[in-house]
Amino acid sequence: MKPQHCILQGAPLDCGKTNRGCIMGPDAYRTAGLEEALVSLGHTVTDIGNVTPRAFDETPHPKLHRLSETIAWTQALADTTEESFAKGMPITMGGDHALAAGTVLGAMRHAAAVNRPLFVLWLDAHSDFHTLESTDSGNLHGTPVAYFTGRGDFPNWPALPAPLPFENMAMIGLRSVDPAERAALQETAITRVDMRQIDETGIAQPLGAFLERVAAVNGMLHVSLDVDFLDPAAAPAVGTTVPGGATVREGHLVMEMINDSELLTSLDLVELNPYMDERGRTARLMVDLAASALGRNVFDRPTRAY
Ligand code: EXY
Ligand code: MN
Ligand code: MN
Ligand code: MN
Repeated sequence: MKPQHCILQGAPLDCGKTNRGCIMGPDAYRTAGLEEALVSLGHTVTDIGNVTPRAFDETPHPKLHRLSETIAWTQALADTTEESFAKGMPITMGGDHALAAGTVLGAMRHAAAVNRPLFVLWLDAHSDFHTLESTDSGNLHGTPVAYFTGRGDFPNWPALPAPLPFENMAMIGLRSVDPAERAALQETAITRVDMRQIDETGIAQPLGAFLERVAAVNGMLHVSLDVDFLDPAAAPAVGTTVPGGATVREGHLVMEMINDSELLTSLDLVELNPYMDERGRTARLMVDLAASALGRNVFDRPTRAY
């Protein structure tokens, strides 16, 4: 990965679900040395501090948890993420996965402005593909993909420049998909790599094929890494653990392939809940994975999109 100017933004967003603790995520990444790790790889870093949401209405919604606050975060993060592209590579320290509605919207706006297609790689146990109608939990961290792919109605949410085309999206690590999500996903061209496929044939081939498609059209690549992509034994500090996740090495393989592709244009680190960890080991693993996407390779490898 060529030297980048990384723009770190804290998004202490905790409203995407009922259990709390992601509010501490940004400072956990700072404490775990994210900036120092990137600088040690030859990048320059500006930490713009923590984003704050727009004004919002505290009136509870009968079904959807902290809806108005989540929309207010989406508005703010779309703006700060879009602005960050003008200076470098936005890296968002979450906060729960509802933040990706804003960061992907910001990336969409920039992609439209520079006339490049946007691709999204979702590293997650979950598909986060619920609409406001289909969600049972009412937790909006389970909905960002439906929002930015234009699935279902998101009244009063910021308008999309255009929905992300389903074929421009890949999900890796799936192992907890609700029936409504599964039925909807199977109707789409979203590339879906569940843990069973990874068990049988590995990550490299489907990820490589996706990266080749991004490279073929000079695409921008937004990577959204949810802590719960990883196996809870490796990464316990998250509110929605699902056993049987990716190993540390599988996580590094994904990030090292992304690094080798030179395609990364923005990154989310989401769902870290430091309250559920001892000695910050999950935060440090997420920092190590981010570093692997930005050049921490044991040996130099040629740039290639696989
Ligand atoms: N599908 C479940 C729900 O909608 O509540 C669980 C969602 C977990 C979402 C986390 C962020 O990945
Ligand atoms: Mn998620
Ligand atoms: Mn998840
Ligand atoms: Mn979660």
